[in-house]
Amino acid sequence: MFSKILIANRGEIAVRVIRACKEMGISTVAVFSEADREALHVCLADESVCIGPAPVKDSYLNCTAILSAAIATGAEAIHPGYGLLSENAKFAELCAQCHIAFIGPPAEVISKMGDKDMARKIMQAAGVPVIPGSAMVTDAAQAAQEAERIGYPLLIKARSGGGGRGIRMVNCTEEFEQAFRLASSEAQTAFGDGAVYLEKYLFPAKHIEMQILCDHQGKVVVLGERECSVQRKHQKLIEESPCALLSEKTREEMARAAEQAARAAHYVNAGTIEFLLDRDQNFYFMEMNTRIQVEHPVTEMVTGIDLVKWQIRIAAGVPISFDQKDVQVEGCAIECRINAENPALNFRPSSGKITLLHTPGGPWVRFDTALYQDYMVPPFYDSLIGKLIVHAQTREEAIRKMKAALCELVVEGVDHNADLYRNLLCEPDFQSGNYDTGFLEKLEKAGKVSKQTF
Ligand code: MV4
Repeated sequence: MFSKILIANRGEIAVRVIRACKEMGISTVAVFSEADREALHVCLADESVCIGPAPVKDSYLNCTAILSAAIATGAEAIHPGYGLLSENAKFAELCAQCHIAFIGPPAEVISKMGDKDMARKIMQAAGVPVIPGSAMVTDAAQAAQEAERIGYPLLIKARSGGGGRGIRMVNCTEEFEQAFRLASSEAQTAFGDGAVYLEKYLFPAKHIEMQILCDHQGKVVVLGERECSVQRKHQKLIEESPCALLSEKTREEMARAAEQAARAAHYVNAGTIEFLLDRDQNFYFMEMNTRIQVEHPVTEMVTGIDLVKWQIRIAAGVPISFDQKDVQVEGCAIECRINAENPALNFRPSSGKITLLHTPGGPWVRFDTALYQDYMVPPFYDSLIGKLIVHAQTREEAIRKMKAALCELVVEGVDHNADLYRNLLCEPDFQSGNYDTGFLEKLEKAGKVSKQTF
């Protein structure tokens, strides 16, 4: 087992990983930018190293500075968290070259699953159903032919995109050529790779993802699903487990497909397989995420399994000590992402000093955050300031518990979106579980969750 781990991230996920390390008796190294000198993850770590100025490109994305900090402090492993370098195959490769364990999958697996066209091909070959669509299309004429074959509406997705980045909707033939050219140039700019592929736009559908854990000894365990259909501009807002409308039969089939996908990808460590589920309980592979996800606490709350600790153990070569039959999903968990932004001002990001913080408590109420009283929320990073996760025996009770926790939460000094959730959780479609990827857009169109006011 490692004796020292460097956490190459910031905010709530850095705090989460440091806490796991403390419980495992592992020493921790925090890295921070000049803007994060007073951040909680720096205070909690055993050691800390400044890796550069505020902008992420000069600090948290600075591979050389991070690896130098790991070597200088004698860290044997690096946990990348999510976002930032967590799905950067080159960084994972650099760690290997420096004989520092990357707490995640091997670099080549990150690379293969990061190529969404290749990921689809691997899944198709493994018999995992994929969304009807095309292979990579390079020229407009070929792409237009594929578009006619697939039918409209369709999505143009960037090969190197993912998680909502590099997606463009096309509703009819007339729109296609211009959309294709825009999508390709946007992908080139954003990812250095202009390659795109086409997918039939599945709607109505639910976004269901399966959590997997895979060790170096070839064991694959599926830890249940999370529903993530409530998204705004491809940012997840509410996640829950289990999915209320997933039949037991489909759940079992989807879990087997996730296992097949993991084996086809030669996956190791924690990962997520994203599916779309249609009204007839047909499901289709969308993409594979090769990192711990923001919403991992939802799975931890219904299974009792600490995913971050298992990431660390697996990276140290420890076999998974339980089997699929030992995984029990009990009750229901819901997560709401608390972002420092103002929904009434079209979700404009907010920063500033936390003048008052009161966090909710009680049985199975968890608030993962890096906030503290008088902390100065910097303007340089993403707006997530905390995740509120609750667990209860029934979905109805979990919704009541989440509403109560949201009412109890006090964060003064920055704008935030906690009130948004109190509205969403009261919506009949959410209450019934009968909601899909169009949930938020439908409410915005009805003026019930408008960009201006609530
Ligand atoms: C889709 C889709 C329907 N059809 N792909 C991909 C990135 C992720 N953030 C959402 N993604 C989707 N990909 C096809 N072929 C539906 C979603 C989707 C979604 C789309 C628009 C608005 C909200 C959404 C919530 C979940 C999933």
